[in-house]
Amino acid sequence: MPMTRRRLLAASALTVAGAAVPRFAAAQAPEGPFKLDPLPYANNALEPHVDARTMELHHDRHHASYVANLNTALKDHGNAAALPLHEILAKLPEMPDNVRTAIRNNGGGHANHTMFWQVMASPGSPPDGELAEAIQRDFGGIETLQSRFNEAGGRLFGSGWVFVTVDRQGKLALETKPNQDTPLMDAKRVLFGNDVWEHAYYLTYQNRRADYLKAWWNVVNWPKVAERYAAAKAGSLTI
Ligand code: MN3
Repeated sequence: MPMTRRRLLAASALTVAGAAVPRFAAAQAPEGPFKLDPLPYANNALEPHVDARTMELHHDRHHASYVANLNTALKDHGNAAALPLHEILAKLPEMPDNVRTAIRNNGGGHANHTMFWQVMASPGSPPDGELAEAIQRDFGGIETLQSRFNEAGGRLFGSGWVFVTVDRQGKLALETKPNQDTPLMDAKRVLFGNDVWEHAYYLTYQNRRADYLKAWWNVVNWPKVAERYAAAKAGSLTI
């Protein structure tokens, strides 16, 4: 049956209204002070270990919503909004009561994912130099670090993160946090970390978190982690 003019008009009105929804929603969230940087590589750069669709959804939807919600939480709190993110997170107890939880969840989410995209890359070389020595000294070697890290990630109930923290002397330690919490909330520094929320792995690994944790080591960007290690010792590592 040919479409009547009335139906056509109704269909185009629907399309226009449908298309307008995301733009309207985006216009509701303030544009700053925090921004979502693009991924530093293509969505498929980490395949087959992390699939392209997961990267697209994880960055463009999940991380984007943390940024939008953080900006919304801070919109009436100019003094807090003027601080760098690591200071906001270290000063959570001083944040306004009515937005503290939103800042914790979404500021933590923004910091964690900003770090996460950086410390991954297409498979490359293993750690070397000073970083490899620190891993040997503090964990007894890369294999021990990996098995302890994977065990910690497997033990974490529900959603959260596994981190390796680094202090100003370059000492490394393993830490897990629930939800979007981060060692930045304890004024510590994160060398690298892995996201064990199901959204990070479900499309490829479903319930097999252990397989994801094991495969993830293939995409750790060790040269970037070494840069972060040097920055931590120099006192210039923030997120
Ligand atoms: Mn995530």
